Amino acid sequence: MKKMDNSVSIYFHRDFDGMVSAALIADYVQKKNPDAQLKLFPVGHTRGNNWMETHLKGNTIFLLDYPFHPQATYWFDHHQTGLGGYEGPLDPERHFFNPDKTSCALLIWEVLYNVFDYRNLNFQELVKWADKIDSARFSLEELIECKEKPLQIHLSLTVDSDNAYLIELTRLFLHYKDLLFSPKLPLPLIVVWRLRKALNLRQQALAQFQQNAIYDPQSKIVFFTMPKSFLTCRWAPYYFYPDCFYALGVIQIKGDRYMIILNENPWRRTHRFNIGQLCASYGGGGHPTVGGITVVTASEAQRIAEEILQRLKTNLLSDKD
Ligand SMILES: [Mn+2]
Repeated sequence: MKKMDNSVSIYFHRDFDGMVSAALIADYVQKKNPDAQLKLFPVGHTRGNNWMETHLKGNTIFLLDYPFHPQATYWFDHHQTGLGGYEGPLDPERHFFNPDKTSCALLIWEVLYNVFDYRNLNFQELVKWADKIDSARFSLEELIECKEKPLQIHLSLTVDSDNAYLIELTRLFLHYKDLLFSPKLPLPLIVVWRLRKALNLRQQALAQFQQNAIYDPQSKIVFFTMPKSFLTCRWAPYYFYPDCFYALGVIQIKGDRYMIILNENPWRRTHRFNIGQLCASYGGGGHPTVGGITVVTASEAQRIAEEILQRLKTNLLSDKD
């Protein structure tokens, strides 16, 4: 990489893949420039609409696992909706956009090796897990039991995951690398107490989901409205309705924010819709099989969810195969 000075900012998507991506880049930056002052900025999709106009801080700016921004010196993303509304040119030396990649961490892992001639093998497990988590390649048992440390960290993100927690976790990834998952090292307390809380919440959320969810066996869609605690058991629709094709939910994520989520059943893929594109048409985003839209009122969330439900039903029922 050519352009790099002492003040380096890393903006990264506030999820497991984003944090591993940030740790990989931070490790490379530190190798290249040991004097670099690293600043970490987690970013979430609730920033949404005016992202392109948001001012980013720093001289050398890395933007990871998040939509394009003109100020970013280097940009890595694998979301098919990653370009947002941007139609300008991409610079192949600074912009690494590949929607075929199952995670941003894997994209960075490969680009660092192929383009920048750098690889730190101590991150192998972290990258493997980021890829597995981002592409949701688990069994239901793995998710329910939640025995693997990376899955425990992932679950801990559903409780009090403020920016301070995400930054601290990213620093732990950077410092301990794959050792963080070693059986010899206990998980840090900041993870453990969130995990305990998340496991409790999960019990309640499962009971609530069973009460709230509605299943339409004809179109094979599960529809539900749930509080934020649903994020502790995102697999509930497929656990209670293993035959379903789609799960569509309205989640109240904060007092004034609602998220419409639409997922294809990961264990019964049909690929009949491009969910990311469907969500993008409402101002959201995602991948072909998972997507979300964030809105600020309950009524708007219900309206969009019902419209999507109708669109899905019409398409699924007219498509007899
Ligand atoms: Mn990702």
